Amino acid sequence: MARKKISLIGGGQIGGVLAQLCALRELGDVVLFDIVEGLPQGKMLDIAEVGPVDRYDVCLKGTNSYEDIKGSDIVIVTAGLPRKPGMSRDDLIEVNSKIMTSVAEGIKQYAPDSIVIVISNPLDAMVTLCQKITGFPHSRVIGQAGVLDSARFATFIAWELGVSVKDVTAMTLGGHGDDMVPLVRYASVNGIPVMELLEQKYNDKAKAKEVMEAMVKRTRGAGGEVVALLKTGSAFYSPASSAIAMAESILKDQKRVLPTCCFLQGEFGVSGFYVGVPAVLGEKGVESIIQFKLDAEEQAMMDKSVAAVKELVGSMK
Ligand code: A3D
Repeated sequence: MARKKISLIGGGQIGGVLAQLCALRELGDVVLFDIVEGLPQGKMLDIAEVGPVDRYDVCLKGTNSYEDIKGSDIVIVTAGLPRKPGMSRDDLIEVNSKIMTSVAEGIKQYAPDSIVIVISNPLDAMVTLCQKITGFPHSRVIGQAGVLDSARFATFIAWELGVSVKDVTAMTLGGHGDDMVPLVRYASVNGIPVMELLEQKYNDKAKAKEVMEAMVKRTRGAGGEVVALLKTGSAFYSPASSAIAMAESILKDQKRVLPTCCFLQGEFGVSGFYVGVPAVLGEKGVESIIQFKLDAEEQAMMDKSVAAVKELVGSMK
């Protein structure tokens, strides 16, 4: 059986970590593409040379030529500028749309059978644009945001309750912006509702609600919190790991249920837009979207988030 081939478009901060994670997990052979000469070649040489130490054996190639992505099973796109302190993700739309246009044309020409995972911001708009230009089926062009947003929410819950992050389940829906929808009602520690545990901890319903609201707020602003600390870029370890979880589920046909930026056709009352929802990811990409009932408050938050996505995508035209 031939090895899987993963191409990474954009060899910056996230691209480099993606390449290293692909190697460490031996997901397949990896190509790192960037327009800057020497950058992807240097990073791949660096990662390749530690194979004997980390004990991975995959082919790693850095390139400035799209021809090298031929035959890719998966393409992960991080090409584009990251935020600087004080910027919103949406401020990147003009410059990153131009970059995404050229990237999507390259993928369409050289990796027409691939499944594409977009990470570049503003995420919901960049996924939409990538699908439009490649013309690939919607099930083969998706975005990473929800795995990371959900992981951030789960991390804050684990810290608050003093339990292992491994035992917390939490999920966010909606667009990858300040209006994302962390689902409080479904957050649990091994199935036990987090709100119940907070109420036990504080013996006070109002205080428990206040603590949860603070965690929801921190989750919504978590990307910006990292940007403000780093000052020169945005989060890169966590988005890389999140996209790798999605890529691994697809490459190994694991059928994991992961919050994914997917094209909706009526699900959650949304039609014709890319929005974050739980999806089954397998060898065909998005194999199904998991639907469930939102209560009135959750639906209102979802509607607000979707309205923001629509405005963002509309501004691209
Ligand atoms: P950075 O380290 O600047 O890397 C971006 C790379 O893209 C650079 O190496 C550029 O040379 C390269 N590039 C620019 N133009 C092109 C082009 N036309 N073709 C190919 N490569 C090109 O940024 P980063 O890796 O930190 O972030 C990449 C993107 O991910 C940014 O848009 C971020 O805003 C976004 N991001 C998304 C998330 C999500 O969870 C969705 C999280 C963090 C960052």
